[in-house]
Amino acid sequence: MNDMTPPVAAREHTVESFTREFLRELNFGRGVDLDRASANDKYMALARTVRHYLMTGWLETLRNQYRDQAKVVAYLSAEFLLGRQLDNNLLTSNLEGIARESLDQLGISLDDLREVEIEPGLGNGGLGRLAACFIDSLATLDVPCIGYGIRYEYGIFKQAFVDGHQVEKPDTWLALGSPWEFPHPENAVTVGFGGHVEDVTDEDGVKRRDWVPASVVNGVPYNYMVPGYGTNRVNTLRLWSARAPKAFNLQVFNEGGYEEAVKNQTFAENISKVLYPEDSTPQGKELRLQQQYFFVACSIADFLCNVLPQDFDLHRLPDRITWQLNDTHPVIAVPELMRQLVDLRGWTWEDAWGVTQKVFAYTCHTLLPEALEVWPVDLLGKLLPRHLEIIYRINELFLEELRDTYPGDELKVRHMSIIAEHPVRAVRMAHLATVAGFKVNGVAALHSELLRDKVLSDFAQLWPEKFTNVTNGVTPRRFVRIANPSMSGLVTEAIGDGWIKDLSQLSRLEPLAEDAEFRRRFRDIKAANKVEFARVLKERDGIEIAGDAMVDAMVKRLHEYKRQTLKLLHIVSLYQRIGSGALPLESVTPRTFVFGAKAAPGYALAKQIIALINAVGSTINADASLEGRLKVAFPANYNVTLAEKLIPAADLSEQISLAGKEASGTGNMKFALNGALTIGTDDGANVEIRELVGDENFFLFGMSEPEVADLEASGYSPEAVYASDPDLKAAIDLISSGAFSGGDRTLHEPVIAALLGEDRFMALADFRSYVDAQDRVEAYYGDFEAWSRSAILNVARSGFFSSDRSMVDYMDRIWGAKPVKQNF
Ligand code: NTF
Repeated sequence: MNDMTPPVAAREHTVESFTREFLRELNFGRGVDLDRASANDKYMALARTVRHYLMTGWLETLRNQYRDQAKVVAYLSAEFLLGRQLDNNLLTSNLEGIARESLDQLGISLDDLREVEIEPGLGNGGLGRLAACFIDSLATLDVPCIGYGIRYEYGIFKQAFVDGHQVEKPDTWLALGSPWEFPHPENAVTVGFGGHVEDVTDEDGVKRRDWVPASVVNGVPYNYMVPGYGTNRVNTLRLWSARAPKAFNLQVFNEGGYEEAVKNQTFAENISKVLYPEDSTPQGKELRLQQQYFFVACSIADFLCNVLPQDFDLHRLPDRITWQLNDTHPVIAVPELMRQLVDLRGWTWEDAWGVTQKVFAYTCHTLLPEALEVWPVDLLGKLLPRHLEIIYRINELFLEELRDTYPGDELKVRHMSIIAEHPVRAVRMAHLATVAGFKVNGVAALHSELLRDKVLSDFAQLWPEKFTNVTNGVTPRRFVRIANPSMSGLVTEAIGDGWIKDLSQLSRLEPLAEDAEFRRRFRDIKAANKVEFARVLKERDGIEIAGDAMVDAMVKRLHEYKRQTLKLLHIVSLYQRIGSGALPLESVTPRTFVFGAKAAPGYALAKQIIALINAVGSTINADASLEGRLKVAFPANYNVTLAEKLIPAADLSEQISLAGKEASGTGNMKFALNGALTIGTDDGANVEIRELVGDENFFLFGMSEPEVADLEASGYSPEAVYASDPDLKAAIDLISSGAFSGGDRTLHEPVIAALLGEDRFMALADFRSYVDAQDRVEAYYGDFEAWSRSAILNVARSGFFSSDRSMVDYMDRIWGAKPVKQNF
């Protein structure tokens, strides 16, 4: 240790020292005595104490970064859906036991304090949670990484239900303070917006373009620790908060012009005010483009000016960094780097483009054409006039190259252009990313294939070597070790704890699937997790469910392509068949159908689907004739914290998107790793899950992607399917009859009309196959030994879905970055 070591020695891991630190934080940090401390005081003091213990590793990591000048991965993402921090930081600092004992001695329950933390919901769903898993894995693998994003003042909206309808409320996650962040206003970066571009000639007679922004905004960095597990490395997540450079105009204020005086401040601070609650279908909103440019410009300036040494020769940039673009949201980074090099540093276009093309790699996360971001040039030009010029120039040179390669094929040139002409002139961000990036990857094998063969096929023909796949993964620390402590204990007892850092070791559990005693213990743990989940639902939502029913879970954003309606039709059909006597109640396995889903506030049909799920739920839950065998539980505001309770309790994981629409899915991986069996289509990462766990441990149903394409081509008629399947017809008719809406036949009409009209995602076409698969589920679940065997095999064979593995793949296939071990 040297004299730069922080006051608390990181290696001093004793209950006594922990207690000392905790009380010191309470007294000196919070200014309260233990007797008078609120739960929040205690949580804050605990968080501060834990972060002290991580500090040595953080400082050392930063010091080494300057010293080693190793290649860094900069993960640029508009979303990081972190989840609660305390548990993870207790785990990585190896303090859980000590903290618990210390707090016990003080008469405080660690578990109570855990509940105080409000999770930072700085993401919409899979894409944001993936970013959080990736930075966790990179730290654990000792890879230098900086996560760059936005510190939204309000994260993803808090969902409430009023009469079954979604109502959005602001997510005030910062209201009680945020102990994990380190603001550095002194390192603020200035970002311009609007204005115009002019020609200038500098002293050496060199002409260049000069952007004169109309307004500027400061980006204040907030640093968060990203501790690795089982290593001293603590990487950094840097989230930017927007501030006005000049707080307000005092003169105007003193004259009583209060609103006028703070106008600038409002403009600036709105930029990081709120996370856009969009998922898969981004809307062309000016503020969203401002957000994108804001965080990207801050991050690039930060890396070039603060992270790199002052004398660094930027021609060597590709040796020091890869900017990984998490979807198209940060793609405006491409013209920004060009501007930094050409306009601000006087580089030639060719030199700047040469470097730019070696530092960006692009991950695409979607297959829905409407989710590929497009910015109208009017908007882009108004907000970022110089960037638009640069994009035009990039496109001009690209089109020249295309015309050389494909002489006379103007149709191809038009298809591939970065600029779309219809319906309005607009920049196709995915094309820009593909042209500029040195690699483009999809997020599961099937998705990457479809990207290559369909969505970006022209580009893949031109540059086959650019395209690659990296299948998503999830962090085993949060989603197994922390979320499912009992199962983790059982696994560790059986195979040691090496799996936490090397998830492929789970395969050593395979033989234990044949061990009756192991199966019994595994089952007991699942049963206990269900009881705990039931307790949480009761306490959190006032929802009562049986502690021992099958837990059948569908949790993900509400989107037509994900087909929550298909799940709903199955439930309604069961209810209808029981009601009509076609299905004897005694033959039905007691089941709780759990839904968790937020709808984008502007997505009317998704909201109507939520209302219908709730309506069906209330009717079924209130129907005494079912004797409680079927229950629908739809807790509002599904989030990472609830996921950590639900997933370990689940028996059945619903992954039922229309084949060819879900890029990957990551919930599917979390469920399999916690011993749920999947009922799913051949879509996204389900394909790989099924291949690995085996057909006999997976309930496959529905059309394959080529079958979907064929049906589309030959003409799909949902009406015809409806007419030909009596169960389906009866289920739909029951909804239409007003059975779930107090006799009102119009209330759920839009959902039914969407299904019977276009049924864009072919829920009806897959209904029969889905219901048959559910019958197989019922039968198999009855054989609890067989089911437990399959559940254990799901765990044993899912080690591939660790985000650690994803990171190794990114390193090998894309980044060329290497782990740098910390020796101290
Ligand atoms: C999502 N994409 C996909 O819909 C999921 O299938 C995938 O698992 C996650 O990304 C993570 O890769 C999006 O949210 C977006 F924004 F790209 F549409």
